[in-house]
Amino acid sequence: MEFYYHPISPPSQAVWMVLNTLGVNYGAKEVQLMKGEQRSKEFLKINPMGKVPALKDGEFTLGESRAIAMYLCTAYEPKFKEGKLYPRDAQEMARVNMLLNLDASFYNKIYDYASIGRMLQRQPLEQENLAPAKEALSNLESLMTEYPYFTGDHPTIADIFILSTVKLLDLTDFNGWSEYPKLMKWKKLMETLPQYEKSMGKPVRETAELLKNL
Ligand SMILES: N[C@@H](CCC(=O)N[C@@H](CS)C(=O)NCC(=O)O)C(=O)O
Repeated sequence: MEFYYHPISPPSQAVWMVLNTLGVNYGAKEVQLMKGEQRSKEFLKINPMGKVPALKDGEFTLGESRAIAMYLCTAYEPKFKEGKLYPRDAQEMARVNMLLNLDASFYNKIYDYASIGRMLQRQPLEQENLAPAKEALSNLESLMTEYPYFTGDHPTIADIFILSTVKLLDLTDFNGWSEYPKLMKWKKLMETLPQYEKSMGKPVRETAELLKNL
């Protein structure tokens, strides 16, 4: 199985963390986004959208990070494992799906503010996009229950994707976390997971370093 990614890309980091948590064997292929490799004929056969992450599993190819995560868990997570990343119970799965769908719109709102593209071009962040980003954080805060993770007492792929979304703010000087106490506590907990550092912690720190030294 080949995983096509770029370390700076939050959806790539989320899929990376899913792959590493599942413990499946894969080859990681970094796609040179700055050189436009994502638009090459070869890569477009793997993901016609020309985006990372993407996956090739035998002859099967797939784009879209959340779909990739759902596929990986459906194909490779043992059926009877406790505390699954992607639960098979219809209602638990539905809640994970709901959060993944919501996360796709929260990601866009937070990215509009914490835009890696703008930061790479040394353009200032657009302050009018801060309010919608904070609204996404408030929505996430309101989706947290008495459980430590979004859907219960163990993390799922929804937690992993939401983490990659909110970590965009670690690339900025955002310091409003205290307004979202449940989310802040959850974020700290997620950052202690065994596969976090390799798949997300280190790449985000290196991205922040790169942006600081432009
Ligand atoms: N909805 C897609 C978004 C993927 C995406 O936007 N990938 C960016 C990197 S974060 C990319 O490949 N950009 C290259 C380009 O657009 O040329 C997903 O979740 O997989």
